[in-house]
Amino acid sequence: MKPNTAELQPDNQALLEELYAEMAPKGLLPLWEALANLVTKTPKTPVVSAKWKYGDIRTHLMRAGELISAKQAERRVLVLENPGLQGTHAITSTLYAGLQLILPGEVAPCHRHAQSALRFVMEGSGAFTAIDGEKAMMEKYDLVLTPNWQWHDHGNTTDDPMIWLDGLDIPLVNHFDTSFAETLSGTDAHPESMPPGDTLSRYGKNLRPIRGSQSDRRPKHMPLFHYPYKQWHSSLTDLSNSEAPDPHFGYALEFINPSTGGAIMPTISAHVRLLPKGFETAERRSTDGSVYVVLEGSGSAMIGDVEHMLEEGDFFVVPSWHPVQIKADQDLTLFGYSDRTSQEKLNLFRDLKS
Ligand code: 1HN
Repeated sequence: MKPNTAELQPDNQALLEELYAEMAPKGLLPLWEALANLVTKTPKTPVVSAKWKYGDIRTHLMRAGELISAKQAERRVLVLENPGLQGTHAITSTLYAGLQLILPGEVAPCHRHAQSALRFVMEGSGAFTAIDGEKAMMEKYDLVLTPNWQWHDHGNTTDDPMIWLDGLDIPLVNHFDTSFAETLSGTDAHPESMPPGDTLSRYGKNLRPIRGSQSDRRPKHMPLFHYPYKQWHSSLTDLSNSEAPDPHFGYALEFINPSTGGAIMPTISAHVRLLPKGFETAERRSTDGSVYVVLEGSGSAMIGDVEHMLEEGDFFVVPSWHPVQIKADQDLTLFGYSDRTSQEKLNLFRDLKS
């Protein structure tokens, strides 16, 4: 698309350069010098297919735990920054990832913000996230949401540390210049509004309180916030016992928002998948940059021309439009989240299967 400036008279080239120099201070640029880079034929991304190991991150996180309290830090989190996005605190162009530690007896004070967040528990049992004053008691590999602008605090009244993955849409929200946040004044923890598990009973079993009744207390657009491991794991296991794996996905189940049947939150999609021992996915690429956690098993992932060995506790990134093939040496269970639902809403999402 770039015009062939070599055909120009040398005089004109020099005069063009002069024109550019005159215009630049006025905020004026020639499109023809940039067009091919602005409108690429296929996605171009600075994101690279990095990998982190849980044990390694955990060592640093526990050390941070000795040096700063959850309250002092507001959130004691180590951020997984993509090496291709240095200085951004981002793991993909639109998403953020961090590992958060809550030690026994600690509280992470109540706040709310325009960013949507998911938590995926890596370690611990029985610490909580409270949403609008209702605790979700968290177990290993549970998914817990804090949908945007809902109050949330965390606490750990158990004897063991709890560590979870935080996945947020921070880069996307900042791209739109739409960040708002506030803290709940006067208290660290939101006053308890409902007993733990209330929302799961009311909204998490293909039921909801009848519209117009006072029992219908959660926000209509986003009522559910807890997706226990016990539930998703048994569904995934049942699925894997009932049919052959999909060639590109293996066995995969998406977490949904029951009020829309769509993705869990407006900006973030999340799913779990199981690749049975010996299975290798066919190559696929998609425009949604994705973050994965290896929950069980081992194998390898070919992402573009980089191969990553995978074992339990590995975090890895699949950048937009990089061909991916994943192989399971042992039954391989993954959790993944991406900006797919954002892209679909903007009519931008594409995938290509071979
Ligand atoms: C946040 O609210 C939490 O609530 C964790 O646990 C990480 C990173 C950036 C902005 C808000 C939390 C966060 C965050």
